[in-house]
Amino acid sequence: MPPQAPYPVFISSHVIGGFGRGSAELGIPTANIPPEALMASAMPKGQTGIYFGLSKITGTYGTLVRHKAAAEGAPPSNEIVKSTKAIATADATVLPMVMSLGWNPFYQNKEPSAEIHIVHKFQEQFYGADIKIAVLGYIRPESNFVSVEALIEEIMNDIRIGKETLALEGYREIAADAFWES
Ligand code: ADP
Ligand code: RBF
Ligand code: MG
Repeated sequence: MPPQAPYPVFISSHVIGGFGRGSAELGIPTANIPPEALMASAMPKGQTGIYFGLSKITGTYGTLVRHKAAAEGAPPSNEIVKSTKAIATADATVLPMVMSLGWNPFYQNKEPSAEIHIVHKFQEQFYGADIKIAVLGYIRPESNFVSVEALIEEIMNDIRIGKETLALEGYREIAADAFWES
């Protein structure tokens, strides 16, 4: 059975800096995108939570320079410099992803974020690169956890659910959609 409406939702955006916690605290890096990119799409309005789908990184990337946050709980203002390195061919493919959209209750963020963990080992960080995503389904609402370990365990389960569903007929075909080449 193919994904049910409104999925697939196709979105093209670019990778911005976040709080810098994904890799450091969780060992699960997430490529952050401006939340506005999702609001301007066919995504269900106001539905925060965890989604799965596919993504592809393309274009050139640079280095992230982090500036101090303007206020407590606000994201640091980041700047991407020297966006001149091209993504390696091995990394510029259509890959499984899980996406968290919302307020990260575990960290009590003051602003919403949209962040994508791609199930792939990248050669390098790719701040500033172009990112295309196909959101294919909703997994669960955001929740709070007693520990970082419990959060990591839940994310591992999200990855398992996403990968299992992507292997189904009706989902597999989306990796070959013309969207990825445009
Ligand atoms: P930030 O808070 O700035 O998003 P993270 O610790 O979440 O920092 O790291 C995210 C960065 O790591 C991404 O912007 C990307 O450049 C890089 N990265 C490396 N591997 C991955 C991956 N498998 N999925 C997502 N991002 C990755
Ligand atoms: N943060 C939460 O506070 N609650 C969650 O339920 C939650 N689920 C997530 C699921 C996935 C698949 C991913 C990639 C992230 C999730 N996060 C969640 C966000 C996590 O706290 C965040 O990636 C780190 O804080 C780094 O920005
Ligand atoms: Mg991140």
